[in-house]
Amino acid sequence: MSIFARIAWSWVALLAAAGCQPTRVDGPGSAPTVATAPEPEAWWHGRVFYEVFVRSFADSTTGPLANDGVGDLQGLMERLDYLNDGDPATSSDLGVTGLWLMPINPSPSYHGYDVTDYYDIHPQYGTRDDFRRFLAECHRRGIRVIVDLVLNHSSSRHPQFERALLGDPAFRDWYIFVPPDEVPQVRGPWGQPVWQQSGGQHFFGIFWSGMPDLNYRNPAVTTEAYRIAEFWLQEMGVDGFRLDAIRHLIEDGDTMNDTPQTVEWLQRFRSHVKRTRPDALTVGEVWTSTEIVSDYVRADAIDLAFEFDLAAAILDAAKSGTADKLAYTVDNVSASYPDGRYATMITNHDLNRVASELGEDTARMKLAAGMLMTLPGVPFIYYGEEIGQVGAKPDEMIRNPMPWTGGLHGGFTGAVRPWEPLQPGHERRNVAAQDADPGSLLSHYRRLVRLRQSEPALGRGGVRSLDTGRRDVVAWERVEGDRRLTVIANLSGNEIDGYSLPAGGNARFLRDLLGDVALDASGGLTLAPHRLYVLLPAH
Ligand SMILES: [Ca+2]
Ligand SMILES: [Ca+2]
Ligand SMILES: [Ca+2]
Repeated sequence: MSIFARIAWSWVALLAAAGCQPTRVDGPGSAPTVATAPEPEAWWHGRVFYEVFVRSFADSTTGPLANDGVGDLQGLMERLDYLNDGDPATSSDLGVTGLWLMPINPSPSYHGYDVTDYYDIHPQYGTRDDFRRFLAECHRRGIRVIVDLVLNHSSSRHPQFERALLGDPAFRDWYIFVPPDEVPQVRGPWGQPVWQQSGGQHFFGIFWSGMPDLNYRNPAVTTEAYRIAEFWLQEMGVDGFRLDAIRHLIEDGDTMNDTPQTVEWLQRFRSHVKRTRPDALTVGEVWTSTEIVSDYVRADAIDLAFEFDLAAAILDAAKSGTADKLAYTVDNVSASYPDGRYATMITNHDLNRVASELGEDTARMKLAAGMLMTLPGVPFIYYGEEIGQVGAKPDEMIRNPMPWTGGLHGGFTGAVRPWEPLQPGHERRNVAAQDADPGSLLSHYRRLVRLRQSEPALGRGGVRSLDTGRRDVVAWERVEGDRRLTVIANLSGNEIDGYSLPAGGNARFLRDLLGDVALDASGGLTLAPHRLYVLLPAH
């Protein structure tokens, strides 16, 4: 590194260390604009979340649920040091500061998205006291926790549905029944049957017969949803909710998606959540295109929404090696949502794992992770993604146990067998194998998570994509106050020599923050294959 670069970098580092908070910049504007009245920053902006499937994360080694082949809350607690050890000075942990737990309520299914008791913990995962201990331990480490809330439907084995089936007037209208001779002939959004049958009775269930839709036209059901939210926020102390399948909440005739009634219901629900706890977060799963998803955020129906188009575009760029789709999507997404209010990911528990989508190519996985962590929004890492866990549908195969070591069952459990076998190759693809290797995917994720959470321009800044003059190079600028970073990624498998952005000279770049190296870009940048750079310009 040159002396000059060292001095300039030290100056910036000093500013950051002094806690200087640059003024907020909103939107994709070509020039940074200073917001007139900066709003109080929501706690989730600038954080990195991690999505956990408790059943598959870690089986406990002590306590009543130890070594039974099923992951549980105690097991998750035993592995918290891996996620965040609570000490900002150490970098041997992943460093995430948010967790999303997939459903932890009692449920007859392995995944838990059909709930039989909204006020309790799945007995295989622990007790309510276990959850409170877990939450206290997370909060002590600076980790906030949100839980899945499945409002669209309950389990068909929920006692209230069983009573509704029996004709109990107290619960009959909690669900949507029709007489046998009035069953609509309509099918659902994916062409699936939505009118289900049990014991000669016909009811609406958009996903399947085991998940009867709740009837939110009945005020009693809304009151119950409010009570459930209050319970988790007040009695249990969670920091918010991931709201499952909310675009299907309220049907209107044959329309089963995105009805005005659904948006209005969510606006009232969010208001109730904020009355209960003003800083609670709601992240919505509205699985459709940006144009529709962003309506929910603009209407303040939810705080954040998962961005599925952007996830697909990141994956497409890493897979195809071309920037066309991603460059457009970055600008479209950032222009569509207010204040960066969207949640980002590469994949989640409903999608093929990124390692399998990218042919287990570590360089491409690092590239995809780099894009996720340098774009705006609130990023979510799906458990195992950081070590290149493989998996393609059916769903069970993208939700396998986490491989911690090269030992029996990947160190996931001390049981004779885990609830589901580990993915093949776990003997070499596991946490222990990557832990001490600075070139591993895991080490790359650790660097990215740290960089994002220490750089306000990455965590909170505005974005605009840059013309790169090449289809195999994508670039964007992140701006927060006077902090300005340029991200350039070579999507191809070839080295690109003497590269310059068409709009600007390379001489202004001093350092690659990700590689932590000084640059001499006067003769153009050398872009290594499948490599992403976070470039700090000279001022
Ligand atoms: Ca267990
Ligand atoms: Ca640490
Ligand atoms: Ca519904």
